[in-house]
Parts: sequence; C-alpha cells; structure tokens
Amino acid sequence: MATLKLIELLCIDPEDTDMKDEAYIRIITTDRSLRVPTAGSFPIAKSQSVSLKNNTINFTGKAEVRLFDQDSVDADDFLGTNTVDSSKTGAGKLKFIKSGVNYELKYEVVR
Ligand SMILES: [Ca+2]
Ligand SMILES: [Ca+2]
Repeated sequence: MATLKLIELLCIDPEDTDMKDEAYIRIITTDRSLRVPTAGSFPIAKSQSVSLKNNTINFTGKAEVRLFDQDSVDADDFLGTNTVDSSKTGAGKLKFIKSGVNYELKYEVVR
C-alpha cells in the first residue's frame, strides 16, 4: 500500500480559447476513485499554478490520474491520463500534453 499525494497543478497552455480553464482531476485506483476538487473546478490561466492541498489517496499497484477541463455548454474536455506506480516512491511530475494543451502535475508517492 502506498499513498499518492497531489501537490500542485501548473498550466503551461490552457485548453479554452478564452485562456482560462476550469481544471479538475480524477484519480482511479483498483478499488476507489477521488475527484479533486470534490465539486467544481480550479480556475487556472496560462502560466498559473494551483495548490492541490496535498490531497491524498491510498492505492496498491497502479493509480490512474486523469485531467479534465470543465465546459459549461459542451462536454468537458479530457486532457489526458497518466499512471502512477505504487512501487516507485518519491516526488515526480506528470505531463498532460495534447494539441496545444500543456499541464504539469507535481505529486509524491509515499509509503
Ligand atoms: Ca474547454
Ligand atoms: Ca473550460
């Protein structure tokens, strides 16, 4: 069992053309899931970062980290997925890069 700790989300390039995204994250493990924030989203513009307030989830094996941009009229945009391995402890950075969209998520895996 390991703990995934979310530290910070950095927007290098947002998805929305008005230059501000409404970002949220979904973590999916073998037996549970977590949405950060629980409701709503983080307003985030180009070159801004938001604290993920050390939100944590316990997991075994692999955890999937998915990033979304919430949109009010059409469906939310899926900005990519990364996998974190419970055997690889320590700090790291996940990259979400997709056609003009670029995010980095700082995290840490602890035991
Ligand atoms: Ca969008
Ligand atoms: Ca949006």
